Amino acid sequence: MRRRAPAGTKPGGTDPFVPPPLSAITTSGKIGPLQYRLRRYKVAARTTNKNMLAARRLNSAAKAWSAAIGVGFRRSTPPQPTSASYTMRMRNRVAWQKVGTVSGCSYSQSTAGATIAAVNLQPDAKMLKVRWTGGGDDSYPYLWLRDNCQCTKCFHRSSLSRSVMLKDLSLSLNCADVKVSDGGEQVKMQWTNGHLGTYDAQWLHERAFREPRHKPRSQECRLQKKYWGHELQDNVPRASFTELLQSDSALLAFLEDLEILGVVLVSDVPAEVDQLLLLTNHIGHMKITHYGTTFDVVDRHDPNNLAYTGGSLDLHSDMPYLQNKPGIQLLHCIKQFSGEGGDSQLADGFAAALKLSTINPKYYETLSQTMVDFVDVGIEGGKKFHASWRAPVIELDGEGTIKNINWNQMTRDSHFGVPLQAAELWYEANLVFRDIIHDENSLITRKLQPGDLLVFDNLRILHGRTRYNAMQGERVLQGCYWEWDTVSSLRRVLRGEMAT
Ligand code: NM2
Ligand code: OGA
Ligand code: ZN
Ligand code: ZN
Repeated sequence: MRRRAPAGTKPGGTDPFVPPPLSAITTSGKIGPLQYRLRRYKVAARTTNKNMLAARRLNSAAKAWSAAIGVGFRRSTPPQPTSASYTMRMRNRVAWQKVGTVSGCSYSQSTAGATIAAVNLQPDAKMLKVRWTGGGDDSYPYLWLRDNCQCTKCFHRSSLSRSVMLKDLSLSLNCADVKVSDGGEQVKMQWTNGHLGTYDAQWLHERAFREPRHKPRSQECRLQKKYWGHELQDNVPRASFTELLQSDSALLAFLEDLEILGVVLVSDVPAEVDQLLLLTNHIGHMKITHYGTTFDVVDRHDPNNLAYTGGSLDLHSDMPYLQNKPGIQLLHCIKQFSGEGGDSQLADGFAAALKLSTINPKYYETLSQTMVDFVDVGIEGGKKFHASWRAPVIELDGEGTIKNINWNQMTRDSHFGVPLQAAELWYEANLVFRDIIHDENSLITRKLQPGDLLVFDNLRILHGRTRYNAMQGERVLQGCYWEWDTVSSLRRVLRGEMAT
């Protein structure tokens, strides 16, 4: 699928909302040193298992980094007048400009209409081999075929769920006979236990085990992130609140920007409370925490959180003391402090972590291996809370890809359950990471104005605020959280609808 350029815009043109090419906005672009270190690391890694693990992690960080450098760019929908005719046009067109690179996915290939020329049972390998009319062969394991039988007994139509039970699967499974019917559009397998399985050719073709997978499951794929530094300052993706509420294509562009760059600045939000609820209703639902559904970030008399003071907030991600910390944070500016201070700061924590991996792989490993306790104890709305969770600052998934930055100086526990000798190294690593995050090349800043709504990825982007004198004036932000599960689901649904 190709994204069409919105009328009147030039792909990759000089539109102020088009961020610069990624080569210009990565924090360093120092792929060279990383590859060099990677090679050295790999050599060292051959010696011990521990190093092997570290090298695997580093390798995947390197992959993520080079993938980020290689991606194309997309634009968000620029704010536009919201006349009725414009709104109609927005509804009727696709707001894409360029196909975003989707990790492991391609939207271009279609295998529609695949038919089977011949089938062949391979009892020794326990596989079915299929020869396609259009050329090429694919093999499917018997167990997978039985498990994924598409007959009405084994697959429940309305729930789109597998209903064959695990007890019906057996390693001694065998196939007695196979037949192709409907001019090559269907295959029927007679299993030795008496069950007759049915499969559409097209359905099988889309699920071929062939590498690389030629028909990826596009709707489930993640968008490729683009890492940024200070260069994003004047290129933060923008969205218009009115359009988000009216146009699915604007909503989709917003969700994609949020996934790719991790931050979007929404404007024209009425400077009144509960506007977040309107947008949340569009998205699905919010994530409720012990601070409530929405919360007012104001200077409070007896604050249970540093956010509820006029003090500065060091760059942080919210709530690492929760097992599932909020995926996305929204901060709607209703009133801004008129004097100096109250400015927002943002940094890309993933970019910073990748940079750390290039500068000092050992520190990267320390921050991704050392478990840190976070805690939040207090009372809100008359209810006591005691939240506690333990996670590394740079949290990796099973494949060594960064999935979460847990960075919060305010709520990091003073209990630090590491061996005595490990504490010093962790602080060393942590302070180097701090320097990367706080480097002026990493930061973007903005003093939010009434009507602004800052939306950002709380797993990735670190946010902070400069102090303001709460005795001299008021400042009111209303905030709430969303979860990535909700947002990614909607993004896939909308993308699917736009594609058809
Ligand atoms: N609230 C209190 O991590 C944190 O404690 C941030 C911010 C919800 C505004 C909490
Ligand atoms: C918060 C927070 C920033 C601000 O409430 O979590 O970081 O600008 N607030 O007040
Ligand atoms: Zn069946
Ligand atoms: Zn915060």
